[in-house]
Amino acid sequence: SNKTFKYTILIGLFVPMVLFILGAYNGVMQTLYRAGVLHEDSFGGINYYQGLTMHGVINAIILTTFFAVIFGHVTMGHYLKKQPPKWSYLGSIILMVFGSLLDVVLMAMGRAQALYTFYAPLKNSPFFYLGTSLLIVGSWLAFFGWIVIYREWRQENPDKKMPIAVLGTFVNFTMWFVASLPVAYESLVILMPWSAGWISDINVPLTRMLFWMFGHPLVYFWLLPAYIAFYTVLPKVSGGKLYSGNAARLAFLLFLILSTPVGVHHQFSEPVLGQDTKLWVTVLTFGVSIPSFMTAFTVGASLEYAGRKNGARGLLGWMGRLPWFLSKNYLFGYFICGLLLFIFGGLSGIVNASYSLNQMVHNTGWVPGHFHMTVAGPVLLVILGMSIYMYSKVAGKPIKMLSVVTIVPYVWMVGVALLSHGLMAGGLMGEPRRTNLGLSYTDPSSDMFNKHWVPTTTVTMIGGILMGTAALLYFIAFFSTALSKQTEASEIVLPESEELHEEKRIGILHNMRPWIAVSIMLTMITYVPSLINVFKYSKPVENKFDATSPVNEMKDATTKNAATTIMNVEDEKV
Ligand code: HAS
Ligand code: HEM
Repeated sequence: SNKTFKYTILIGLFVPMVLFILGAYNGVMQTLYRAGVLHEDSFGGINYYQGLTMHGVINAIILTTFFAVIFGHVTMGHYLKKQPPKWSYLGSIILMVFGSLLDVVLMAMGRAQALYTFYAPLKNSPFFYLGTSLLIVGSWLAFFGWIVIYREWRQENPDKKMPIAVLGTFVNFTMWFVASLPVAYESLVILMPWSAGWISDINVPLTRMLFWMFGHPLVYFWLLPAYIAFYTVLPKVSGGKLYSGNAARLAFLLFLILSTPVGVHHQFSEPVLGQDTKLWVTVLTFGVSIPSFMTAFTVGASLEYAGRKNGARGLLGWMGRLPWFLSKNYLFGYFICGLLLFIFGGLSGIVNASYSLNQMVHNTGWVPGHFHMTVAGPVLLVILGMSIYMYSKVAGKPIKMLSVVTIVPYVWMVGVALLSHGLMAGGLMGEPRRTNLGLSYTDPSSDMFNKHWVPTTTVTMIGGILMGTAALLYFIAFFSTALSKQTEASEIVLPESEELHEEKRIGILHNMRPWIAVSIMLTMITYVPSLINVFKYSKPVENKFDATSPVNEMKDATTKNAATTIMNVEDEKV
């Protein structure tokens, strides 16, 4: 019934937010290890890689997937005025909650610490792969339910345009569905039997390739809900209209063709893949930046329109006439702070994508610097803003501590800017990612100590503490709201922006099929040669990888990072 559906939405917002407390905590701990405030292998019963795995899996896989599904439910409820069939939303939430809790328990027990990019040779408990698969299959069920109600809606409304938010959601879940096939194969057919001990040999590059075939569309699966909010909610809350609906539709459809074939850009250093494929993927990755450049333009134009409508004059006056810090329009702050961060998140992504420049930044702090301005920027800020909005509307509970809720995104933005600046500046000096620097490079008593990395890791830590503070404030407001008494009618609604121009209905922007066909073609062009190479140059072998801390092996001064040596030589010259 209506009530069960609403409870599903509330559970789907509440559960991941509780888990996010653990996710955020482990993020702050990362910055303390990096800055050498901690010189330990573990803290509070959680070891370094266990904490890093919890951080990545909870924040980037669990929280984001729940949000995409729940935002999708509310979008369908608002635009189609329908709710999905019970088997779909109930089945979906049960699988997702069960799968996530299974993963969290295993991570807490130390049975899963192979990081959120869970490819071989690192190994988790077989149940981790099961848990993650349940989470993913749960999200599919929600999608299948939306297809059912969309078909009904289409029959009842044969002449209406498909609402932009609905198109965005369908594009996103189509891409997600296609992308989860390789990871399902990797998890269920390769990794699970291997970690259960049923097979002993494993083709490591194959698991990496299958993971990234999923892993890159994954980042756009995180991003597109935020884009849906920027196109369909932001113009309304900033006091204007969406500049062009057709441009928005085109941007979503371009993601559909370009997201899946670019996963190889995470593998520029993978020896078994060919240089021709890598170059081709650089070009495609520049291509997938185009819909984001278009978004910058369309959303920027919509903001300018809003500013002018709010009374702005001159060339840049519109920027001042936007509802900054206005608690009535608190969502604006979440969106604009995300957008501002994303300018730099996007630019750093283009650096990563450039095949030759990638050699400089790969596996350094630069990479987490890049992605905290994307996934912990626009993506997370839209998750936070829209989660409290949807919770408050669906539960019929007015938001508590509204002024705190209004300030949070600005504190978070400054925090991310500092965190990412520190990581990227350090990254350009060779600071590695995924390394407990506190046991080595930022421990003055270690012979690997590198004083050049102290200022950068300190800036990272200050940023991390600010982010942690913003998260804490948000949690207090969110849970005070969620645990308060219902005082208003419960409703499934979203702020809905109008389009500025009455635009022509362009057929190709309303039909996903040709775009899916092009996507399959581009994916084949990338992945057929990649697969051939993987099987040509690598075969399943027994895994000899030893996952004990590499720091113990690196005490020998000759293995010091090359960058350290170069900088020390520079020092001597001075
Ligand atoms: Fe990325 C690595 C390339 C976007 C996430 N990326 C990662 C990893 C993650 C991630 C998690 O090519 C690490 C994975 C791991 O653990 O190893 N990325 C790109 C490119 C883009 C990009 C080209 N990434 C994202 C998004 C993510 C994300 C989005 C999450 C949501 N990324 C890479 C590459 C690597 C990589 C390589 C591998 C690196 C390595 O070596 O390991 C593009 O999609 C970016 C396009 C974006 C733009 C920005 C548009 C700006 C907008 C804001 C406008 C502002 C306005 C406000 C309107 C072109 C839309 C104005 C208002 C005023 C008041 C002024
Ligand atoms: C990794 C800090 C929030 C996603 C990291 C790292 C740091 C960090 C320092 C790098 C670890 C390393 O490679 O040495 C923080 C802090 C946060 C925060 C202080 C705020 C409380 C988030 C959010 C997301 C996120 C909101 C996503 C929604 C990730 C991911 C990794 C990561 C995916 C990579 C994990 C890996 O390498 O396996 N975080 N982060 N973080 N963070 Fe965050």
